Amino acid sequence: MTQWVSANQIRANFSALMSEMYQNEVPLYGDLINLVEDVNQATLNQQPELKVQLENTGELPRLSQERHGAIRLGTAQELSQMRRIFAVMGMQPVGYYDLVPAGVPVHSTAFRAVNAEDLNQSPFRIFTSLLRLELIENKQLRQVAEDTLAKRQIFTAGALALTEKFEQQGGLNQEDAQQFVNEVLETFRWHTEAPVTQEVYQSLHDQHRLIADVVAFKGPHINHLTPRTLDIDAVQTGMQSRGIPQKAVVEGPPRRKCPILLRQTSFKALKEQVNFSDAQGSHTARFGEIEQRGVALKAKGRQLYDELLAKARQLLGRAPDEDNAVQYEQILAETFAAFPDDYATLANQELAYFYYLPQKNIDYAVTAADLTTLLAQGIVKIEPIVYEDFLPVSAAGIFQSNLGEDGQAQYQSVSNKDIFEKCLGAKVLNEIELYAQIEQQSINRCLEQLNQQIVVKA
Ligand code: OOG
Ligand code: NI
Repeated sequence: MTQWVSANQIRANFSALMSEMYQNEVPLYGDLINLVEDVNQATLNQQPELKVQLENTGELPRLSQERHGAIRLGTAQELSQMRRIFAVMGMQPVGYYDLVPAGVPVHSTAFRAVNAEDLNQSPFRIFTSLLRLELIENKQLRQVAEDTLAKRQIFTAGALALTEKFEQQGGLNQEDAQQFVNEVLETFRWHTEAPVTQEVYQSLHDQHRLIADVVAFKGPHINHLTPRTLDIDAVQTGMQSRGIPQKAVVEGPPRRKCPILLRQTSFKALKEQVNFSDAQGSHTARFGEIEQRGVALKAKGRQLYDELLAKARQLLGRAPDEDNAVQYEQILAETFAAFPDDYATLANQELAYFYYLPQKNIDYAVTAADLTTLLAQGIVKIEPIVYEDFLPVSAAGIFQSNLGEDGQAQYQSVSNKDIFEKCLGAKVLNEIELYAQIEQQSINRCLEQLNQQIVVKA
């Protein structure tokens, strides 16, 4: 019988290839990786307890691998084909993000592996946005955009053929899997040659920079890759001292003892030369990002997060930027003092998701109702379940800081998950349900182990 290559292996191979390509295309990204590795090493040396935590949750080996990248697509067909291709790599669409209220004319999902073991083997994921062309007010320009997109084919014939082969056979052999990753990589490559005139580029750009970034190019070039750091503030300072032009503020929650959700920053997009069909010009789109991940929040915790973030922004009075960065950081820290900052409280107040691990033998039967007591007695230990998804307000901040001053616009539109899923050709998974499942499995296993010990003793 033929041996199929595992989806995890295909994803890991693809992630490594993509990283290599991007480091060649954007050398500053290589500098960023070096900085992140230095900071992670230093942090692990300073915080041996953090090292133990990452060992317990299986995250230590995956730390130096890529975490995520992002692309922007133009049509429903591109999105549904992308979904089929990512499925070969074990990546499912998780979550729905509407960026329109934040002034960015896209809606998005994240393709990723869904269970903990698979994520630990390869955490690679792609934040995938679909342009909302219907938001271009100028009818003529919208038509130009639609026609231009209708003409392009962003996948190689080989990538599509191997995807079909995978769907028919239920897997790919070694040779096919190798060819598959090489073919798919082509879709993400940067093209210096643009298929539109400079004038068309400019009018798309005047509508919104992002529209030009999608419509004026042959394919959805990967626009950033993002390694994971254990100390994002150290990376933010480090960028400055290594001459990497960093974004003004770190998105997400403030610095804490027990990190929650996701903090992100980036270096600013580079100006690159482009050959339009009739003239030479430039385009600014590609950058490098850094993320620090913390514990996934339960609905109650997420609500508190959203409330506190909105409050901090309201207190600042306008969007955070270079001029008010220090003030924003201070306000954020003060506002988030209301969010408990120790793991036991986060668990006991049902604010966050955890793994539950038995530590000692006991000689009585226990149930889920005993967990708080078992935790207090040291019979059970908890470790955070890391947040694997994204945050719409942060994502909008990342988009904007890489789109320049004119990155924000006002749109009249309702959020439309249904339309997105129709374009995608599938439903997106609910991320909260995924974390709840992981926690529940861990609790079941923990209680089973504790109760089993009694039987053995009796
Ligand atoms: C995606 C921006 C969102 C993140 O990490 O929140 C994102 C984009 O710029 O296309 O990647
Ligand atoms: Ni990102």
